[in-house]
Amino acid sequence: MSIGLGLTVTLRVRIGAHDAHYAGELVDGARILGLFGDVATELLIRLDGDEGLFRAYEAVEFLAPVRAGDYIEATGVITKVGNTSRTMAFEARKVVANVRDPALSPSAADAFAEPVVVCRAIGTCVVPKDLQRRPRLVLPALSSPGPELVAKLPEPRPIITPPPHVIVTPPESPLVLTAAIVGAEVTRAHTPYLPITAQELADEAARCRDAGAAVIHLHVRNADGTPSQSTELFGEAIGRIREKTDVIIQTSTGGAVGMSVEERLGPLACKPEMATLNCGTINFGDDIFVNTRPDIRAIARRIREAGSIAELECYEVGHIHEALSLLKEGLLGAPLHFQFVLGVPGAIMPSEEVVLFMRSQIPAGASWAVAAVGRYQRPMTELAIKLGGHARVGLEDNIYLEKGVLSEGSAPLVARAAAYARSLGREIVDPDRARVLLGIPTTAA
Ligand code: KMH
Ligand code: ZN
Repeated sequence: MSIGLGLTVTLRVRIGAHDAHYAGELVDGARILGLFGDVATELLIRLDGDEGLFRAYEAVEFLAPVRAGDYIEATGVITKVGNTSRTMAFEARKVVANVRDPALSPSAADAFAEPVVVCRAIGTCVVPKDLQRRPRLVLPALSSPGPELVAKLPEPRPIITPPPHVIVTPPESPLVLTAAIVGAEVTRAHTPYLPITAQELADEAARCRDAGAAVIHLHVRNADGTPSQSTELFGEAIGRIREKTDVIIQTSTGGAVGMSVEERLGPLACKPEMATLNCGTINFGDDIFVNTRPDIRAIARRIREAGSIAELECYEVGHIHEALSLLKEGLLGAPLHFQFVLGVPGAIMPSEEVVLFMRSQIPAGASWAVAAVGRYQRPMTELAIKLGGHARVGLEDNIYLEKGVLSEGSAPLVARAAAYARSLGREIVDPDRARVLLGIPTTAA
């Protein structure tokens, strides 16, 4: 690990009335970015003995309002150290706020039991080589003290907020984001933003690529919107996508509930770079998504014959074990790529424990991602990103950006996942890098 990686500093300030810029005593976002600038400067001084320069913000997310009287704790952590560049993840949290209750005194204020995250960002600073005064690493005086020190503090003990929630992920932890842009079940009655025609699919694939997706999980629809696994429709959609963008196209072999295995295999005639392999039967809402053991093996063979890389869709823990049997039987090649599909009604529900357990069942060297359904999509995506996995978002699994707010296509969901990942210092890979990671021969691209 390079020196400086993980170095963290925190500062806490009261936002004064003179900072309130907008109606309702709201403070503008630039004030918080100013705090991040001070945090970054301290990090650079501790690492390099120089104030350095802030070069760029890659992602900034304002998550909650800041008002006069708030106490803001700003934390920054170094996530990447280059020759002259230092990448940092920042988080600002409100720990105290004025109550603003007309029934109480205007000076009434509360200290929060749990801090509220108001802003996250990632940025890059530069310290030119000739200004770096190494060795100069001075560990932060302001990071949260350990429990031994806290126990020794005199009564009444000062309030010490919990350690920063910024998680340092090693920079060599690239993230592959997949966009499931259409699926087989969602209809235009559910959301008007569902792409249906080949051109709409291509436009949406390109938007998702621009937002950070390296892989498009693809289904196709007939003109009337019903699901199809027709080779011709897949061929048309793939052609249109290829005209617009360089994403990895992962075709479904799951199709829609009730389709025959032969029908489901239609897209493999297009020799896609990737294809899904569903690793077991589940209740799928009120239906049954049938994947018998002979069917799974037949589909695995056909994926291999098409020259495609399988992504292993696991809706239950036992499906992982089935995939491992296929590996033993020589029907799959290592490294395996698992997708934990969580929250299908009738199958395993999403939780951190479930993800950790499923992850514990996959072999070393295998990659894993999480695709969670409905309202679970955002928290499970963020969990997977925090834990070092990959993630899939999109309208196939979830049509809402927020409760009651439809996502205008899959790209906003991809963009939000990407911003979150960047705020944790994870590098979002482009399709070419993802091809290397997933073992996709670049000649097939
Ligand atoms: N539509 C589901 C029944 C896949 O694409 O491989 C199956 C599915 C999985 O969507
Ligand atoms: Zn699918």
